[in-house]
Amino acid sequence: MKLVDGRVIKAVASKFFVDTPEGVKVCFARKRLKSDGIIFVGDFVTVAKDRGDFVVEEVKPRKNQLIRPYVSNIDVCFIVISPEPEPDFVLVDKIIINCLEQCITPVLVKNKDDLRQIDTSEYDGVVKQFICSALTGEGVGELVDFAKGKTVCFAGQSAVGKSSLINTILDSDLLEVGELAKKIKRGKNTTRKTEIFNLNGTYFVDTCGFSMLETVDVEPKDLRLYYDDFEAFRRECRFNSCTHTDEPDCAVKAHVGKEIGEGRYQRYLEIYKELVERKENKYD
Ligand SMILES: Nc1nc2c(ncn2[C@@H]2O[C@H](COP(=O)(O)OP(=O)(O)O)[C@@H](O)[C@H]2O)c(=O)[nH]1
Ligand SMILES: [Mg+2]
Ligand SMILES: [Zn+2]
Repeated sequence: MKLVDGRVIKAVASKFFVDTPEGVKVCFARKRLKSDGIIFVGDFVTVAKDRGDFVVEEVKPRKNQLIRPYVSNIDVCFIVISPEPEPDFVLVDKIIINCLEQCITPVLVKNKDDLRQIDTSEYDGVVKQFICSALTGEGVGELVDFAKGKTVCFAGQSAVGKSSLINTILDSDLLEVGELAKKIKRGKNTTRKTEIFNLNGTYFVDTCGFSMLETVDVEPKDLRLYYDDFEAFRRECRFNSCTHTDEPDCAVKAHVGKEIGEGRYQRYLEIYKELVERKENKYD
């Protein structure tokens, strides 16, 4: 029995498409691996040729994993925003928090630059930023250079241009691009397959909203740990355990409107409050 290493790039029904040095093999899974959710798109696996069939023999340990859709081993998340629809920066901040928790590098991608520029100076020093247009191709080369050799997922609101960007990068029309209104009309029942696209060893994954990346689930008191820009001032706070909300002599608060953006801080408070409320409801 011959074994070969590969990566799952697509799952359709009970078949897995595995990218191997010998080409893409359509594989079944060993029975013990079959139970739902055990094999993720993005998994590094070992494939065996068993008589005529290719079989996924083993799944290697994952660096990280996301659910809905099930994707694993992501290095970078391109958080895409655009002037239209207007950016939802609370969502951006939540995705950043989840990326940091999953050891994914968050990057802010400002798409549709052909329409209007977006002021994101509050994120200077927080995340790397790119400006681009899927329509004109502006800045797309820089995205590809940055992504080289990595696995990148695209996240963000509907209609900001995630699928368009991947199409431009792949020079294809593999992904469906659509108007926001049409998408809402079509509803959430459309089944979507998950697929990652391999461009010379760089992998791209589209998402139609990662519920997991968009929902923050950390202890309220730990939220501050996901804000490196706040952490820089924490040692000046009166309390070591300062959450930068109601405590007296909070150095972070003192720096709001200076090094820390007013909006970024207000959104921190909003997310903090949401976490506190959710925690209270849990134990009611
Ligand atoms: N003007 C402009 N429109 C864009 C750009 N990128 C995407 N669009 C349009 O935005 C809409 C939504 O794009 P889509 O890729 O489906 O967004 P997704 O929901 O994030 O995947 C489509 O009508 C695209 O043609 C861009 O860079 N500039
Ligand atoms: Mg899309
Ligand atoms: Zn503080």
